[in-house]
Amino acid sequence: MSKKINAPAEENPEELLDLKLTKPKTWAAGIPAVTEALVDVLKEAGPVRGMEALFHMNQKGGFDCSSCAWPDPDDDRSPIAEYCENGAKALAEEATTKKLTGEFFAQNSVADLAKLNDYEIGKKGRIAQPVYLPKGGTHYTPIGWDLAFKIIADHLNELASPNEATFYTSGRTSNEASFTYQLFVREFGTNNMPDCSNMCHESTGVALAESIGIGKGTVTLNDFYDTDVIIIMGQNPGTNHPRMLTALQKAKDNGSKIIAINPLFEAGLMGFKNPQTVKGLMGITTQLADLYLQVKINGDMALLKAIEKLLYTAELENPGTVFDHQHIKNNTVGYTEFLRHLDKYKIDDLAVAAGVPVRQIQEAADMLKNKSRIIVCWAMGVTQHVNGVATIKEIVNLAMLNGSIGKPGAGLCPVRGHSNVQGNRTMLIYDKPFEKQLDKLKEVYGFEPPREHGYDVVETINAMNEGKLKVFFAMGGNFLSATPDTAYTAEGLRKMKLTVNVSTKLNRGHLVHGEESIILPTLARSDKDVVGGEVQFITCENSMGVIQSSKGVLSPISDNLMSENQIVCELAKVTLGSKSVVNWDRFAKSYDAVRDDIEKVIPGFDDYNKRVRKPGGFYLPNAAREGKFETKEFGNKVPFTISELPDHKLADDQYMMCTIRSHDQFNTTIYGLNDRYRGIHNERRIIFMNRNDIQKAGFKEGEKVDLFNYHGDKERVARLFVIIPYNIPEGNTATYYPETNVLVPIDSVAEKSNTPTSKLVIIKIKKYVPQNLN
Ligand SMILES: Nc1nc2c(c(=O)[nH]1)N[C@H]1C(S)=C(S)[C@@H](COP(=O)(O)OP(=O)(O)OC[C@H]3O[C@@H](n4cnc5c(=O)[nH]c(N)nc54)[C@H](O)[C@@H]3O)O[C@H]1N2
Ligand SMILES: Nc1nc2c(c(=O)[nH]1)N[C@H]1C(S)=C(S)[C@@H](COP(=O)(O)OP(=O)(O)OC[C@H]3O[C@@H](n4cnc5c(=O)[nH]c(N)nc54)[C@H](O)[C@@H]3O)O[C@H]1N2
Ligand SMILES: [Mo]
Repeated sequence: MSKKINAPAEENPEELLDLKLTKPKTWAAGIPAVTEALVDVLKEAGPVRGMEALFHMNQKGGFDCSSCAWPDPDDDRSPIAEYCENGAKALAEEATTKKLTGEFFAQNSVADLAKLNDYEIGKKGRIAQPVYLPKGGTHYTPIGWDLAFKIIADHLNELASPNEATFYTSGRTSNEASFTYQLFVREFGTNNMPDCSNMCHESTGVALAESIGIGKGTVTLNDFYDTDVIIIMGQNPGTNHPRMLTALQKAKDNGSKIIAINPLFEAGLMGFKNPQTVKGLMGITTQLADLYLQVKINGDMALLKAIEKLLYTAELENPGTVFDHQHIKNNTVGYTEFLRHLDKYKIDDLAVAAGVPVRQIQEAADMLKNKSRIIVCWAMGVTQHVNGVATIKEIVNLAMLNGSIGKPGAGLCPVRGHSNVQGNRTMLIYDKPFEKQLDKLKEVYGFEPPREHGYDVVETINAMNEGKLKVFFAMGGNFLSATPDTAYTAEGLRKMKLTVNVSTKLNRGHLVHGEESIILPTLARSDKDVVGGEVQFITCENSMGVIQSSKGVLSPISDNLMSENQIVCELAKVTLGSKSVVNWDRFAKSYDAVRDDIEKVIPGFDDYNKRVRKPGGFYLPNAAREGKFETKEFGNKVPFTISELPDHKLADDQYMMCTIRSHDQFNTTIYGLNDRYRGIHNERRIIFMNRNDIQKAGFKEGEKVDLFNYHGDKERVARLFVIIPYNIPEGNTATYYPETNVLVPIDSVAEKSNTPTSKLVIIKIKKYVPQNLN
């Protein structure tokens, strides 16, 4: 029997906005990017504050942009503008002068605020003081820091076991705050540390750790500047990593080719008008992708195998010229079995499964054939699938055949999301810590850390619903809206005795809460963090393993904010009291002291305080980058992995749906209602469909529809979307995250990484039926 669950009312709007369509773009950035960036910053922060901040963003000695994790150039940074449109929008969000005072919360009940859409909620301003929602309360009210900490500590100390609390982390938290946070959580006694990485590049971490011995990418930015071919799979850099386009342009200028693999023709993969060059400002476009493979959703495994098979055929024709036999012999195991496995497939079948004509796959193989310096980049289009881990291992197979790893101009480049998500994990924010990491904590601090693995994101949501958790604590993020199965997650959160969010801005996650709820306002990356009269700096790790300092420049909008590190230290003191063996005051007073301890606990941070003060920071060690593989179980070699093709059988009325980001959002923060490159303006509740599918199903362009998912025994529904005909493979659709997270089933996850399959949700599309919500 199907059990119907209702989404929170706010997920079911009754009206649409005023949608306008334009032709999708074939290039990214240019003048519109410059104007958009400035307009947003000036509107939110004003000219003086806005320009002050923009001037320091991503500059050596300035602050690290809190948007994506793309690295800063080691050398030639633009002296005035080392940022992109979306970095500027991220800055506008946090540098805004609007603030939420006690008066705001007195005037707006939680129920009133929940009626706003995510865009409206975000635009309200920065949270200016701690607020508390008592049991049965209707409004958040201001509360002192001491009392807030006491309420949280009392709840934590009343639990039957520390494992009844869970501690989420989003990816902006600095290395210093991450380190003290995990230390507190482990001294308190649990490994329940879900993080945004569980929904993001977890598949990458698992796949790479198992195959090349380190869960991180192997390239540096300089590798992009002198390479033969760059493959970009399941990533939309024009929107999500715009500064990557500058690196791609440089690569192209130096003779490299680009292959894009994506079900959608993304503007930022096709062309780039670099706004920092005269050419770009004059409107001259650099063509990016030389070959665009419009793969079907999740056709990547078949496509990779097809490319490998054609390379193998070429190798058989001209032995010793295509594959790097020396590298294969020295560094891999399982080569013969792998080739035997490829023999199993017919190229035509693989092409059909990929949705790409053989002719184009041959073109890709020809581009790769005589090259040994290939960089493969990927992001969510690869990781958020049931077989995400397997597909990434297939990317490793390809790199191994060509010997494209461990040398300049070649390697693996998972492009991370949040600006310090990679650093969070390095700092031990992990629900499955390794024994040797825990041993080290014990050796340095003398307490016995919990050994049992904790809950990741999906396990946390299930445990909440099963009554196994009572306290939910979030260091940033928007757990409600970012996670799958929104209605089910909401039910879980509402079962908590206490929910706590350390946040900069208000979001929907604060409005769906436990019996009691607290919001602790914190400093953002661009804010000055003054401790003991001195402006402090924090440190972050970017997508390429560079540790850099970041120092805020703006006066905080309220003097009632605390830094994340101080919040952790105070909470630890109040919660653990005299039981604690850690000197929290020392950490609260000095980030240098935190860094000294990181150096003692985490490998690669020798001389941390000294090296991080050098302009540009330092690289963490990465053996795979040097061509050394720390895979003991395979004799320090990289295994060729054999994976099967996924088997997708859809009924006539079923479609695959991927959930993607628009150009005007940062995850659940909605900067604006446009998706300019895809030609969408002033609406987010849209579904991109192939014209043939629209016709076959008897729908019309612009028709209003409801979307359903029937995974397991539940009906999940997202109401009121508009059909937009789009160049997308038949049977495939795309919608924006987080509006359709309500359709992502909690129990549809990637094998091994447990990442929700946000890029493949099976849906049915039906005519819109207005609901009488009253
Ligand atoms: N401005 C801005 N910057 C951001 C973010 C943001 O929201 N806004 N988010 C940050 C975060 S946390 C992350 S993780 C990254 C995300 O960066 P991306 O991974 O680039 O983001 P997504 O929009 O999820 O889309 C991924 C791409 O995958 C494609 N795709 C979907 N399904 C498939 C598939 O089956 N196969 C292939 N080959 N492609 C597929 C989509 O068409 C889309 O182009 O960006 C980071 N940077
Ligand atoms: N359907 C679907 N779901 C997805 C994805 C998808 O592609 N499709 N992508 C997934 C991915 S890749 C990720 S990373 C997650 C993102 O999940 P999260 O990281 O949980 O979500 P964000 O929207 O980035 O969090 C935004 C909130 O963080 C707070 N914040 C901002 N800056 C700071 C700060 O400096 N400190 C603190 N303490 N708080 C701050 C603000 O209150 C803001 O409202 O979502 C995942 N969910
Ligand atoms: Mo992410």
